Amino acid sequence: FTLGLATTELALHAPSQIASAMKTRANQLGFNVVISMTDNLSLAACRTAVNELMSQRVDGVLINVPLSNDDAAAIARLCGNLPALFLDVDPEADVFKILFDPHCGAEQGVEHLLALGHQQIAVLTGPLESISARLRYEGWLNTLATRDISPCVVQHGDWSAASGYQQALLLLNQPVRPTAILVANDQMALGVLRAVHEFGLRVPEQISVIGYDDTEDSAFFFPPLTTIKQDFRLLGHESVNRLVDHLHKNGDHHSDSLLLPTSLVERHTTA
Ligand code: IPT
Repeated sequence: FTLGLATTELALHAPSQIASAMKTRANQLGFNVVISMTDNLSLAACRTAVNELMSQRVDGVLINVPLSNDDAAAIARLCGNLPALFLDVDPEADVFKILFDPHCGAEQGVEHLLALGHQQIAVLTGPLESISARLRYEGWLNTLATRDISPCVVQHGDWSAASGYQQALLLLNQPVRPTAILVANDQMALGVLRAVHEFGLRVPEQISVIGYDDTEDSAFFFPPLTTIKQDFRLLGHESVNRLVDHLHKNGDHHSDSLLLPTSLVERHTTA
């Protein structure tokens, strides 16, 4: 058997760690994995990647590309009888999927900052074309709203450390200085930490920073990053298991969909 992986930009830490975990699990089970990477977030790019995999006669596909509900349905139709497991869709999407609960993750980050007494909270989202970026942002706003708080500044990055750095400089130059920054992923948080440092502020004494992902290197940022963990090893393992089960069973795929929990990892960037 051969599994196909259609993935978004592998230069990003999370998708590359997810691909690695999938490859490891597939190898243990004796499967081969072929990868096709999209070069932008459009539906057309995802179609191209999936077509490329289908022309290589894969037995099932893993789709780690952010897709709206309509776009996910379109890709599921394109796959036809070929089993397809989606990893970056809305929990409500009517497709076979495995996801980390975005509401739970967003809430954990906000609750952590509120428990520390923060009121002036800035947010740095991922690219709003990405469904996961939108869901995290929405989850932050909803949780803050339960305490009648709205973010003091909002900036949008593209998941990269470079964008985290640039957007944090803009954010720190606003008239209201936040006491904490909610960042939509660890890679942007890496850039944020450098910007905060260059701005002459101390983390966490003068400003707290919390990330999202808990990628392999996050414990080695300076200071070690407090973040919301998505266990990518578990995701890779479970997604391959479930797709392979599905190949064997051909059963009702919706019963196999799975929502995984996230967890708060407290290190040294929040106080
Ligand atoms: C998501 C990561 O959290 C984020 O850091 C970024 O790398 C993004 O992927 C790229 O699409 S994880 C995904 C399974 C929702």
